[in-house]
Amino acid sequence: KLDVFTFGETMVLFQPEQMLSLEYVHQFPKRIGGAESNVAIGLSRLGHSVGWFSKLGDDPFGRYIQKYIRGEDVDTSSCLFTDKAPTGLLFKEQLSPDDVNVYYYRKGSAASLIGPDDLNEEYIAQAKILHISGITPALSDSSYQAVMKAIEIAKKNDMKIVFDPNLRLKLWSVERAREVFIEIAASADIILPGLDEGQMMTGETEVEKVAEALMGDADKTIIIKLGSKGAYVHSKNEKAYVEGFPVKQIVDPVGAGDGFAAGIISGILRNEPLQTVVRRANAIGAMVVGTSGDVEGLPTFKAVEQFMTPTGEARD
Ligand code: KDG
Repeated sequence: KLDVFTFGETMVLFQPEQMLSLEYVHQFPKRIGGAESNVAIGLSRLGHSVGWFSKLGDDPFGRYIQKYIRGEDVDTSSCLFTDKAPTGLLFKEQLSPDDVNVYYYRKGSAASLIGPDDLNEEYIAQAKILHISGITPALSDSSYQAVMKAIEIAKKNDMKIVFDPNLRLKLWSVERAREVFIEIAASADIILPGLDEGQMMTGETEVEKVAEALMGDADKTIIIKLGSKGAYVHSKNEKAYVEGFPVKQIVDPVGAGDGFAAGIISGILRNEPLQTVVRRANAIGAMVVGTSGDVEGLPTFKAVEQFMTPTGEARD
């Protein structure tokens, strides 16, 4: 039995320890990066059971990714390996604490071959929540079709759908992204855009107007991420700004949104009040920003509770 199902591309991430142009870097420690597996690992650390699916290259990198994610207690048993394409790669270049560039080597990768027929309905339907990231439909036409099929499966099986737009303009045009985001958002129960993504989807500029437009006439929860300012939550019964947590030092901002999504999904699974849910998600985002790497800063439930309690006393 799963709490959450998510799927997408995870790449081997080469992230140098120095803040330097990649032109001059000689050593590249090997890690992993992928928005959906970041969320899966975040949820697993918070105590939930998660299934992550991808198509991996039948190569050392593909096997490394599966082992890494499985080592975080995420169920990877539905993953497929292919010898038709290699595992995708990603290089991260950090020039200053908040100036990070990514270089993708993922076009035509194994994960871009994901298609609707690769999804196992019986497996997915075990979960209560489907997490969709806007990166997966950007990989290829077949992975877009797979996202639409996953949504269909979720609807049929009464699963909640959480949508994080994760706009990546290196993967597709803003026009196509907008079209697809609007289509996915229409089926989602909970939408987690950054303010810029919400603005792009709605054409509105003000936070509250963006949330209203995303909600339309439907009964949805919209949570707009506002960086260090926290988040704005908008549902039928609740409209509120939830303050963020101060970050002592920005070390690596990549992955904060995924930690935030894991926090939101975890709180929903725990049936907590919305503002409590958002507060913890903000805390996780701040913890991730303070640590190098996409997943290294993702906390256990106890660690995030400790982080949020000024006395340092954790609740069990
Ligand atoms: O959210 C973090 C991701 O952007 C990073 O892990 C790499 O999945 C990735 C992507 O496609 O950009």
